[in-house]
Formats: sequence, C-alpha cells, structure tokens
Amino acid sequence: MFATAALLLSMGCTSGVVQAPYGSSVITPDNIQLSWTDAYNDYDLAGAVQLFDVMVIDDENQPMENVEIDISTSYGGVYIVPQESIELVGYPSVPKDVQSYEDLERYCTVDEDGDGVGDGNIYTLNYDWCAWYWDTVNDTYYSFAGTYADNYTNTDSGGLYWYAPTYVSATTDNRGTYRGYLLVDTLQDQGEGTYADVVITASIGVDVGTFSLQVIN
Ligand SMILES: [Ca+2]
Ligand SMILES: [Ca+2]
Repeated sequence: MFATAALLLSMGCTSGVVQAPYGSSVITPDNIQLSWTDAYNDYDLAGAVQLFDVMVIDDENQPMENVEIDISTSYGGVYIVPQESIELVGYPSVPKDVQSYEDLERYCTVDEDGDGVGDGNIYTLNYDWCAWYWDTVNDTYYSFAGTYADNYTNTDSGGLYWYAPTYVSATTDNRGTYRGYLLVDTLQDQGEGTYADVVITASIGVDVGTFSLQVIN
C-alpha cells in the first residue's frame, strides 16, 4: 500500500520542471541558411520565419522531458517566439495607405498627444493586423496570438512595437524537444550584401549547444 502511494506521488511530481542531470546533452539543428536583402532589413514586420527544434537527451541517448532549457540569439534583430504564440493567417487586409514602418506606427501605436495619429512610442493592438508578421521567404503571414501580441517592448528610438525576445527559458516536451520559431527581422549589415551570422545558443547548464543563422546570397 505504502509503496503504491509513494510511487503515485513520485509520478505526480514528474510534471515539474527539472534541471538536466550531469551527462545529459543538447542536440541542436544544422545551421540555418537563408537569402536576405536590404529590403527586409528594417524593423518593419517583414523578414523570415524559421522553425527550429532543440532536443535534450540523457547519457543513454534517451529524450528527456520537462527539462529546463534556455535559448538565446546573439543579435537583437532575431527573436525567439514559442510555437504556440504564432499562427498562420491569410493575406492581411491592411489599409492601402499602410506601406511603411512609419505607416504602421501611425495605426498601431498610442496617440499620446491627441492629434489622431499614433506617436510611435507605445505599441497597441488597434487593429488585428498590428500583430501580423510577414515571412518574405515563403510569402506567408503570421499572427502573434492574443496575450503575446499585447506584450510590447518600448524603446527611446521610436520603438520596437511588438514583443521581441532574444531569450526564452523553456522546457522540453514529451519528446524531449523544444520547438520554437526564429523571427528574422533585421541582421547586422556588413556591407556589399553580406550579413553577420547570428548564433543561437541552447543551454541546459551541464551542456551547451549552438547553431547559426547564415545568409547565403
Ligand atoms: Ca499623435
Ligand atoms: Ca525586417
């Protein structure tokens, strides 16, 4: 009786997040290669969306679920977004006069001085499409889901007007995997059509894995 109860109790506890034990490893994907041009390189909701998987295995190569894993990107123009936070949407019916980042700011930021035009400082979801993101590579639109899109980052320089994390603290699923998206909005321009690689780092404490985002034009 006691043994059964103890077993059930311990099984119940496995739903908690655990630290990866000594001997476990991070498996990262191959480097991601994409083509890129200056036309995508503003903070403008246009760029590329890349799915990625990282996996944690134990010292016998078995996938480990519920393990804490921290993932970060080395450049502020490449964000990490959880899979559940973005969804595919149809072609957005944005007003015809929305053609630039400045236009988006007019519609999708708070009108602080009351002149009827957004002032570019505080992002707000005045319209559903304010949270849409265009993948130029696949010609596909994504939407940030609900509460995620309401999280915005406010900066002095006119603002990142959507939530743009370059770091997530996540847990592996029942396949020992964390699946997320990289949103590639801007890359570090090195001139003559070249852009600096971005390194994505996945850490479980006892091991660290990396993979790179590389522009091949
Ligand atoms: Ca205003
Ligand atoms: Ca962009």
